[in-house]
Amino acid sequence: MQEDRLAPIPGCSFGREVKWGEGSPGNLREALHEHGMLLFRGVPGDSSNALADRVRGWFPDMPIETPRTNLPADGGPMTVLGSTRAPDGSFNADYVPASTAGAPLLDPDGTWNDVLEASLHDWVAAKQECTFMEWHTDATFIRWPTSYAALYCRQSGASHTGFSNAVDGLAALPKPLRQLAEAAVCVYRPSIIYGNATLGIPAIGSRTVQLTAMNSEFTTEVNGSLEAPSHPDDPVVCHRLVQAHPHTGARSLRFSLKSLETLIPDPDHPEARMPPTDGKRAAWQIMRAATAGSQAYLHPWQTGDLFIWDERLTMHCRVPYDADNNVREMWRMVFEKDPADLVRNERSPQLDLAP
Ligand SMILES: O=C(O)CCC(=O)C(=O)O
Ligand SMILES: [Fe+2]
Repeated sequence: MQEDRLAPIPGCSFGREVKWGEGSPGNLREALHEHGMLLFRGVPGDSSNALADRVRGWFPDMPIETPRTNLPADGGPMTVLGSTRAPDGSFNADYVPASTAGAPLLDPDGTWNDVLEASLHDWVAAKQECTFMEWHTDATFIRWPTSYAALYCRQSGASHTGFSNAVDGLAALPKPLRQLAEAAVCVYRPSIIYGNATLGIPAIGSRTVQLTAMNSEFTTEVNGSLEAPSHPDDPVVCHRLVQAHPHTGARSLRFSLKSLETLIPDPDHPEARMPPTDGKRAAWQIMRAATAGSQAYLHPWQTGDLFIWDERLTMHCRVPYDADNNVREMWRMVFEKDPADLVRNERSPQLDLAP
């Protein structure tokens, strides 16, 4: 890969734009491991299969997974997300509205404040989401989270997606938060978001549209509390909050807030969990400090933009937009898990619990 094919993304302190037009840029996976995310502009999207072939050419050792539902009409291996509608007016893509309430995504100095504390209270007491909670890395609530993902813009609907540098975010943490982050194990309970149909635990309200589109039988609930004791048969999944990149060794934050139940501050004592509200508050504080200032970037989508990111280096977030009045259509690709992530998983019962 020639470095002169990579250009800074205006307004963004990390990632690179790939100048891909003239001739093949070669295998870009190493550039992804170095820069965390790559942007391609002006990529044709008439055919989802042709788009997938182009992506395979750029990342030949990153096979694209075929999703089960919500594929584009011509069947390429991607999920349609956004605010497209069926003839009867109902949303027909994998549309999950980003919260517009409470603590915002961005705060210039990243410090903890009353708005965040109030939003944390609303979440714990009534599962009321706030915009800030949109920051995440994907699928942390499953045993083997996604390693790489991509979003392609067919129609922007005046929308953005946020990206944040998870390596610089860790480095920017004030010392006590950094010490906690480096040691902590996150306890995720998937039912907090998706419910658990077998146990009759309801999903959160914002998932209704998505789950309906996926023909799920989950019931939904808007006002539940996260303070009640959890069901003994309801599974949790544990991952280190800070992980080392399996190819470069770069240490970064890899976590999410919505399905997080609490933190284990010392992995040598997994039974000693923080009280859930304290664990969540600490995780929110880490996310707040990590997404402050130049670490975060909101990308204004244009048709033909394609972002591919490494989940181990880059956090991201949905950004609220006016879905009632704008048509947004995004195609999301997920790649098969990086075997280097799996090798590490096999060494411990849960992903990277070894330091
Ligand atoms: O809709 C967006 O902007 C982001 C969606 C997202 O979180 C993802 O594709 O993983
Ligand atoms: Fe995501």
